[in-house]
Amino acid sequence: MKQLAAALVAAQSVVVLAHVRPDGDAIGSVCSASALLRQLGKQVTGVLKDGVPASYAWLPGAQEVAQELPSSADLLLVLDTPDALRSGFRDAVRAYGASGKLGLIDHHRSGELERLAGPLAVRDQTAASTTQLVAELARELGARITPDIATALYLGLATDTANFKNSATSEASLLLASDLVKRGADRRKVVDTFSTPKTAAMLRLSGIALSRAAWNSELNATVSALTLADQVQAGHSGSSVHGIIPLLEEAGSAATILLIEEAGVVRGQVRSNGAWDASEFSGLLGGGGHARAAGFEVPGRLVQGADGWRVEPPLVG
Ligand SMILES: [Mn+2]
Repeated sequence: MKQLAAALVAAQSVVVLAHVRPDGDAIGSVCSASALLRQLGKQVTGVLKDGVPASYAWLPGAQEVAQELPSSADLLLVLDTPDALRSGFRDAVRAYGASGKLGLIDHHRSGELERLAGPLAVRDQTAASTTQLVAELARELGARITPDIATALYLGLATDTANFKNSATSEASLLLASDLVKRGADRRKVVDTFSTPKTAAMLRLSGIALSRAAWNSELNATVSALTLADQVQAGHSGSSVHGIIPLLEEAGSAATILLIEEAGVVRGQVRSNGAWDASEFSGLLGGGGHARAAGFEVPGRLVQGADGWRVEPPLVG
């Protein structure tokens, strides 16, 4: 952390970047780290390739997040992903790495970015969220945690612990949460974001997923699937599918897998109750994540067979 902090202090301009399809930890990390570095007088560009989803637009700093990288910067700080590809700017990130201008703060498994960032990589898999590590960076930099920064840090912590319910919840994460609330974190706003009422389309889609839920004895998992046709039928368009897998997890299986068909690809959301390694399973399919929550994406389309769902290669022609 010391070396990364020193490199950030030495830099004039810094780009702060997290992963595509950003969740609360990615958004909270970018907004908090950007604000901390601005406090130090740095010229900072926060970037999320996919932008900030509307449900997080209230977060202080969210409006300033760009979707493109500026032409150059003294340092690129990547947050919350081990892979250059998942940042959405693979080639640019690799170029920063090649010239020694790449920093990393992450709580996932080791990956390409840790190697590329070298001494400027901070990776701690015991951290509940990347924002927990950004809070450590704030301490190292001697930066002040304002109420706005506290809210962004709290958002990441609450997201990755499923609001302090899952196994990532630790004494350290609860202590940090308490400290952030003391510093003015808007806990209510964060909680409201998680409990945003579902649209009618999402309720219909949830119904389809629940009706499809089937036990797969080979995988020891509850499996369900949503095709493109299902999403059209439910009137669900565009945005990603959130909040359905927790409903399937209610079945109490060792593992839960939800397959979601998108144009040309099938995404898998994978959850485990602890007896099963979701990240290892997803890794077999080129994805990754954590032991309890992971995901993957494979090219193809969803086809229902007699013995369940499978992914077929995309149709040619
Ligand atoms: Mn995270």
